[in-house]
Amino acid sequence: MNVLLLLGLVAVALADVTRFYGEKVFRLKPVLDEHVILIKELASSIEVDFWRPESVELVTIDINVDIHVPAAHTDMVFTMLQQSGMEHEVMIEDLQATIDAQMDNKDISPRSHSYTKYNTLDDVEAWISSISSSNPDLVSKQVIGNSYEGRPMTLLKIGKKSSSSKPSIFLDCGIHAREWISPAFCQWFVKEALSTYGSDTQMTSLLNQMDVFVLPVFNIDGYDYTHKRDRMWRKTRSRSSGSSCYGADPNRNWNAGWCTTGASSNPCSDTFCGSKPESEIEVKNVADFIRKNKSIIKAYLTIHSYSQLLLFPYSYTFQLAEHHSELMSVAEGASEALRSLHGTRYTSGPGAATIYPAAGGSDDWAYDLGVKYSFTFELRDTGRYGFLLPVSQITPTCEETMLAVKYITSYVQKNLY
Ligand code: 0X9
Ligand code: ZN
Ligand code: ZN
Repeated sequence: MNVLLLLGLVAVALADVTRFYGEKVFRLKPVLDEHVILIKELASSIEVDFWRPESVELVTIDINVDIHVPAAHTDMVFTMLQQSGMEHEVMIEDLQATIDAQMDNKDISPRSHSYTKYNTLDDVEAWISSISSSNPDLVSKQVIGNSYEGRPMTLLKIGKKSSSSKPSIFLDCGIHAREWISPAFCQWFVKEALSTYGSDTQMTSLLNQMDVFVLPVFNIDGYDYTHKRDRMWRKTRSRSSGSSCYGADPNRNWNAGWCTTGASSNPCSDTFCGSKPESEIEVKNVADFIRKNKSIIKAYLTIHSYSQLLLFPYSYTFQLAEHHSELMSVAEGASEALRSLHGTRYTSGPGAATIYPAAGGSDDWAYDLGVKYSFTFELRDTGRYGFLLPVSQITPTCEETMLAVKYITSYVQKNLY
């Protein structure tokens, strides 16, 4: 073992890293009002980390509720569930064991970038520099601002160089820190775009006619925090006045029905909407970029996990979007393309009716700005591993998602003029 690695291990051991030994993830299936009340009581009496939906405010009848429960309370919760008669299952027996097992490809070198692992932020940043300097004809990069903790947010532009500005697609990953498969997909997308340009007719035509802006890690501070301190962190890392809690939900912070539904004004909630729209600097930086380039941005794609959904506006209201039927047919075509590879089933639909009503999301904001083709992907899986999708699923997940993304980009391209 080399000295650096040893020092690294010692540093990690000394740092305040959250461990999850004996903690469980339960799936609850409330079908009666009493079940919902019970879940709400539970959430107010012990510390419960909501995985799906993301906060207690979003719990309703007839949806699956995935919750992560600290070790000290698992017996109590189990007994309570047995007595309640509510259907339930244990999804994850020991969260730390599942986190450790997430690194199930032991043969890959831990200290460099790879498309088939969950890269650290340092590795992603090094990759951004090297991929752009080694592909000067197709890639350029630009810093769109700094994060709360002062890290530069680097946006990649992928496309054949042109003297005039081209119609574009905006793709972001990693809005939520713990959804690690998402940044893995943006990196995969860039690799595929560069390696198939010139051979794949669809990709070649796309990059000749359009540019794709890729933001590989939106919530960089949060992403770094999930690698170093708390694997289950979701929000940004900003401080808000009058509270000791950190961060706001960067997908509740956009100016689209802001904080009216499915969001919390409590800074300690995982769905805290922030002190005002765009209070989070990362959101403001991206919103500023999209506003400035709105005449050329024809599609907005944002990658999350998990649940296997392809969502489109609206989520802040149950009202159907003006282009509902067109968006629905594009989403269904994309889901079909995705499924053709490994049989993975996706559900398509407007956010409010398909997952839950939740205001302040980036998809609704982009759509209301005029970006008609606005989609949120929720990648694998449906809850077996949730946010802890094993490394062995990165390749199949990215491969199939590529097909859906290419379906959408082709559709957009065909309808440009
Ligand atoms: O709740 C979210 O922000 C997304 N789900 S996640 O589990 N990745 O957090 C869904 C976003 C759907 N769109 C909007 N709510 N606008
Ligand atoms: Zn998310
Ligand atoms: Zn495959």
